[in-house]
Amino acid sequence: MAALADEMNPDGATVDVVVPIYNEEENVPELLRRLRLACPAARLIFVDNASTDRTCELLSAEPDVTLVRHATNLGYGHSLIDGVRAGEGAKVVMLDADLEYLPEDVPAIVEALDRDDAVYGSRILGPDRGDMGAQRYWGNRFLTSLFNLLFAQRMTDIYTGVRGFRRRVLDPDTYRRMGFDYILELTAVTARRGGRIGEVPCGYHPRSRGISEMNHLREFVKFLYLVVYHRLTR
Ligand SMILES: Nc1nc2c(ncn2[C@@H]2O[C@H](COP(=O)(O)OP(=O)(O)OP(=O)(O)O)[C@@H](O)[C@H]2O)c(=O)[nH]1
Ligand SMILES: [Mg+2]
Repeated sequence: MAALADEMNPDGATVDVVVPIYNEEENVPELLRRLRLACPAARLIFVDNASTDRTCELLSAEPDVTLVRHATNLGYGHSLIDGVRAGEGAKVVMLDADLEYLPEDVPAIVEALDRDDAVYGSRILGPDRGDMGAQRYWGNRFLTSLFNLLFAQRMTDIYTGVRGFRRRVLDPDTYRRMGFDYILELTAVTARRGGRIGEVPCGYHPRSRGISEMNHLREFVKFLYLVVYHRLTR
C-alpha cells in the first residue's frame, strides 16, 4: 500500500495520459469527452506544440486538464517528453490527439502494463487494420519487422499513435530525438534495456478532421537510418 501511494500523483492518479497536440481545435471537444469517460481517474496532460488555432484556448478553459505550452514548435517527441515530465503517475499512456486512435483503448493498455514495462496499441491486431491503406500498412510492416530483427522483439505496429510505459523505464533526460523519430529512439532504448514490448489490439480511424502535417516518406527514410544507428550504438 505504501509503495502504491509512493507511485501516485499528489491528486491520487496513478495513470498519466499524455497527449501531444498541434492545431487540433476541431478534435478537442470530442477527445476530452471520450477521454474523461474512458479514463476518469487519470491525469490528462496536454502538450501544445505552438498551435496557431484555438487548441490552447479550448484546453486552458478546462480545469481538470494539465496544459503544457510550447512557445515555438519543438517537435512531436519533445512534446511527449515534456508531457512525461509534467506528470508523476506510475503508468504513462501517450495518445495522439487527432482521434485516429481511440481513447477507449487506453484502459486495456493501462491494464497490460501490469505485465510489461511497455505496451503498444497495435492496429494490426485490431479490427481496423484494413483502414490503414496499403502504403502505410506495408511500410509499417516492413519497418516493424526490421526493428524486431535487430532488437529481438515481436511487435506488429511500431508506429502506432497509442502506447504506454511504466514511468520507471522512461528517462526523459536521455533522449536526443525530438521529432517523430523520437518514437524509434524511445522504442529502441526500451528494447535495449531488455524488456519485452507488449501489445494489445487497438482501433484506428484514419483522420477525418483537421490536417495531417506529417511527411511520411521523410520519416520512413529517417527510420531506416535510425534503427541501424541505435542498434549499433546504444
Ligand atoms: N504533425 C505534427 N503533429 C504534432 C506536432 N506536435 C504534436 N502533434 C500531434 O501529434 C499527433 C500525431 O501527428 P499526425 O500529424 O496526426 O501524425 P500521423 O498520425 O502519423 O499522421 P496522419 O496519419 O497523417 O495523421 C497529432 O495528434 C498532432 O496533433 C507537430 O509538431 N507536428
Ligand atoms: Mg494522426
